[in-house]
Amino acid sequence: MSDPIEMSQDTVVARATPEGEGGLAVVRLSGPEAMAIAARVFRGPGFGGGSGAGPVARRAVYGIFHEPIDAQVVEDGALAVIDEILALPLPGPHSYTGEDTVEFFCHGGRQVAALVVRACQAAGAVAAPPGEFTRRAFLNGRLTLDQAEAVADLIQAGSEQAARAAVAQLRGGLDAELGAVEWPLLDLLVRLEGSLEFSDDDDTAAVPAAEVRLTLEEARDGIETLLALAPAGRLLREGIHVVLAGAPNAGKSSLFNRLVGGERALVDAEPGTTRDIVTAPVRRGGRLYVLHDTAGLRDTSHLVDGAGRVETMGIARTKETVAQADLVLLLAEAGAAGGQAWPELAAGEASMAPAATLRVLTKMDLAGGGRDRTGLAPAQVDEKAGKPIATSSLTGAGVDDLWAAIERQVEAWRLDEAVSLGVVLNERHRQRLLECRDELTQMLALYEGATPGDEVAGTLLASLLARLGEISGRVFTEQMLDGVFRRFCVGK
Ligand SMILES: Nc1nc2c(ncn2[C@@H]2O[C@H](COP(=O)(O)OP(=O)(O)OP(=O)(O)O)[C@@H](O)[C@H]2O)c(=O)[nH]1
Ligand SMILES: [Mg+2]
Repeated sequence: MSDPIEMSQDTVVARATPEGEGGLAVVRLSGPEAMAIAARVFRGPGFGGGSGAGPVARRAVYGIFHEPIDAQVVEDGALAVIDEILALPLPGPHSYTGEDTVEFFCHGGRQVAALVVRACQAAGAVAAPPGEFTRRAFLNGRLTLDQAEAVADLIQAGSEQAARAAVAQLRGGLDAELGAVEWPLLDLLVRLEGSLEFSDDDDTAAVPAAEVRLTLEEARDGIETLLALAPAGRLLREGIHVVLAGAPNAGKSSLFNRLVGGERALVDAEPGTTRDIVTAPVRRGGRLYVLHDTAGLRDTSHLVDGAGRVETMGIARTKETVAQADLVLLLAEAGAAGGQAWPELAAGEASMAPAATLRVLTKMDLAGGGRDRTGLAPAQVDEKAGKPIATSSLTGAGVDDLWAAIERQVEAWRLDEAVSLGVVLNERHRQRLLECRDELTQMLALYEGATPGDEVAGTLLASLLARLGEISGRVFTEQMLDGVFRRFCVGK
């Protein structure tokens, strides 16, 4: 089912704070030799050259961090001092990794922490690869795999809401929701296996088929409920991708600048100003939006002899970006003669979220004769799609309405629910859940015909539970672990 995973016996070291200038930097040392290595590079109460009583657990001590030196030189008092620092001894298992750990708090900047790391290496530690500390925490049972992923999400969170969701998952949110699905199935498996053991005994009936079906159906419903939160997970992690699309000169870049609150994209009266995608983040209401301005869409097939080559490439990029969008703003000019048609685009084909479109009228300040009060030309009226949002980037009118419409749309994706439950699903979770849902559907189909024997049901159920267990890492393989821990930075 799962390969045994070798736990490295190395003692590892890495800086846990980012490179660059700052008041403090933290270097983490973890592994079986952590205390001994620390004693070779740090002199302070309980460490190195002292009484030999050893450090007091979880009490930070002030002292001298120095190059590792042999006993002879120490006796001469010739310590090659690197910094005056605090050292925090965290004996296992009460540490992040579950191993003996020492955290060194030294002065910030580029040099000191690098020297501290190098000295630890010279004293016997090896450089920790990205995610190594969290990997050890998982292997020592300090975290489940989805909690480890939440740690990465927390570090990489791009918005307040993403950080809140990650910390809720770290505190066991997803685990609790998964447990509610897993435990009844586990209970059923135990009962099915029990009935097998006693199958020679005529008095012991197999678990009634109706009961098995009910349990399987409830598990499938629970998985469906979790899967419904998968789009929210991606939107929290990556931000909500909003793409502005429309004909050349429709006012996309002007509205983009209004929405991001700065002159990010070039604006000009000449159609075809924007060629490349211009992207900018906007944080609003604790959420992260990623806005994309695009090249104007029009038919360039009539252009010959290489004319419009760059424009055609720009349009191709626009279409790619629209296909990845969560929300597409379809723009048309209110003031355009005859009324600009809405661009026809299929949004979000490649997106995991249920993509949506909003129709936006631009340049309302120019809308005049022949239009109704909404500024719509007859060609722009589409009863089915409802009223578009009328805006003017010149005056700023309607921009707040547009944000309100965007926010209403986002609410349908249940980000708040994902945050409060602490369920931030990633693609790995989603795939496992989809597989489990399919297996449950197949099992239920078996019960449609003649009831399968308890042995068959037990085998299928065991395989299902194993798959479900991959999410929390109760069942895991080396390959899965590499996939999870590759996302981490060094020092975490
Ligand atoms: N009066 C008025 N003019 C606008 C408004 N929005 C944009 N414009 C003008 O319309 C022209 C085109 O604006 P852009 O924002 O560059 O339009 P675009 O859709 O990005 O154009 P391309 O990148 O060329 O496809 C510029 O001259 C803008 O000043 C508006 O709300 N009111
Ligand atoms: Mg533009």
